[in-house]
Amino acid sequence: MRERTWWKEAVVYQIYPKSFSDSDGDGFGDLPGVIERLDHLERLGVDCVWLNPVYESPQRDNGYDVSDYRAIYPEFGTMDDWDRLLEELHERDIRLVMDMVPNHTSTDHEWFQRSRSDPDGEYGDYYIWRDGDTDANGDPVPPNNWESFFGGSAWEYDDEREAWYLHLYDVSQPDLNWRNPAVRDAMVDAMNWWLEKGIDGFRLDVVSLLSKAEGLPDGDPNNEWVGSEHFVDGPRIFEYLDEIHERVFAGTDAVAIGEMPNLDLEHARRYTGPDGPLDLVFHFEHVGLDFGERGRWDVGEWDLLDLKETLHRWQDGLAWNSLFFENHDQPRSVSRFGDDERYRYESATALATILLTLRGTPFVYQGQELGMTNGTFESLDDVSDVDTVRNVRELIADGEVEDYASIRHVVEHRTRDNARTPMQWDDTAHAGFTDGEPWIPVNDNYPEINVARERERTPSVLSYYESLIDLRERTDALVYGGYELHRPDDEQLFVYTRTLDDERVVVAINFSDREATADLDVLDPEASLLVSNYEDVTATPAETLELRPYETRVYEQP
Ligand code: TEU
Repeated sequence: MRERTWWKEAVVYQIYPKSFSDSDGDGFGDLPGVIERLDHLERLGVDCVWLNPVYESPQRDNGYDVSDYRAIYPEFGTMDDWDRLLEELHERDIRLVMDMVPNHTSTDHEWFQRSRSDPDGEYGDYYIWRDGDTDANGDPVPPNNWESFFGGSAWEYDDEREAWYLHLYDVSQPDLNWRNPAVRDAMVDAMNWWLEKGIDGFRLDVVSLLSKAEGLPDGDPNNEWVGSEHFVDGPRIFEYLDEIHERVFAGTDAVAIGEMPNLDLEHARRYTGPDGPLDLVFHFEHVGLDFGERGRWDVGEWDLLDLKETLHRWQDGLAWNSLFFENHDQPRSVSRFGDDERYRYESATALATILLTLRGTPFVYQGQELGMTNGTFESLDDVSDVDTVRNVRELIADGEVEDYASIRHVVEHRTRDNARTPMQWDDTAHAGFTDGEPWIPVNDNYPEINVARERERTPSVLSYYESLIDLRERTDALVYGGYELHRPDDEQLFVYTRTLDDERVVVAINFSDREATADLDVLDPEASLLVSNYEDVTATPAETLELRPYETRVYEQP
């Protein structure tokens, strides 16, 4: 636990390059655009960048459909631009983590093209092909009932090979066959190729899905993701991950971060334990709290007790967590967990406090440091995200919802486009993201919420992020300290301590839109205030704390 490593001390900033900054006016963010904005990252004080996929790709799933793992998608720039980005980041002492997609490629990838045209050739067994049956009419039926995460069957019939291929995501993202040692070699080689270029690690996309159950049996049709019990944490997953660890990460200080849909605590412990193959894992329990009866495409009720219970269980149960409220797949956290109308500043900073003072490595998603909010999507035509479009179309086709109007509130709450509207830099056209026409419209509120404006105003979400990142950097207890939760049943307050030797920090947050009062026995009367999101707070605490809506206090105990 006390073992010191750079990725425990780092605050990671996630860049979704397509929506970050466009340098050439084509409306599509690019690598030179990222380079132009590095001062923002330096000032924010982050230590590492996780860059979403920038590889050659037809962009059906915005780069998670890779057609060449060793080339840069031209709209993002060139390999020289990428080299320059790495150099400029390292000059600023900011590390770079690339996003690797080992579970599937694009159908445009040469491996797939050759696999489809030559079943007996070198690439014939690179993907998961099955013959399948025919129905009474002689039409082909899929080999099993597994579903794609994006809706519909997980199988697609390929006329050329006259067989079905598995795709757990889009039809253009065929799953690789990890049973084939040549596939494992190819992926290991691609990863080592990037490591040799000097990067600092990988975020591994849906890496817990690599192993599919023997015989590909039908899944329980009542499961939200039909088939998932046969491919989440599958039978050979530890073997594959151990191999990746051995051949790629062992003996380096590169970080291995596994993205793992449907991850439970028990598996997380095994993946990241002393003999585990990974350093960090992403689980999605806390961002599933607002699912409704129909799952992800429904909005349900959640409250602070749920959020505290979930975060606490993971804090308590896992030696080292990945901490996040946002990423490119999630809606904006201030809209989802906070109050983006009355208390945007207060609730965005309350979330920042949780993110940056719990135990684990914090991940800040671009725009989160400004308190960027969810967007408006009047019709399905305004939505770009393949996940939303496919799932919503399917719900309408199946008669589960009548039309877009009746599911619009869910889409606006949930769609991944919320995270993908362009980064808001200033109040000029298109928020300073591009001189051209952005590939996805900028959020209407950009004149009010943008980097330039955040720098002028006091207080601001941005300056709060800066001060908390700085505080975390200076305070060992916030990184390596133990964690203890207080008042677990309090419906308004989230209170915990972080302790390392005799350094003790108390975090008290009123995570509600009402005033809260409390006598906190954990708080010493001599404690001194380190940070608050309200301005007129006394240096030492009163006997009874009176906390205003979403007020945060971070104290150091004497
Ligand atoms: O996402 C995988 C994925 O299914 C989850 O992140 C999901 O959103 C989560 O379980 C919350 O419900 C990854 C990428 O992040 C995403 O952008 C890609 O579309 C997907 O894999 C396919 O590569």
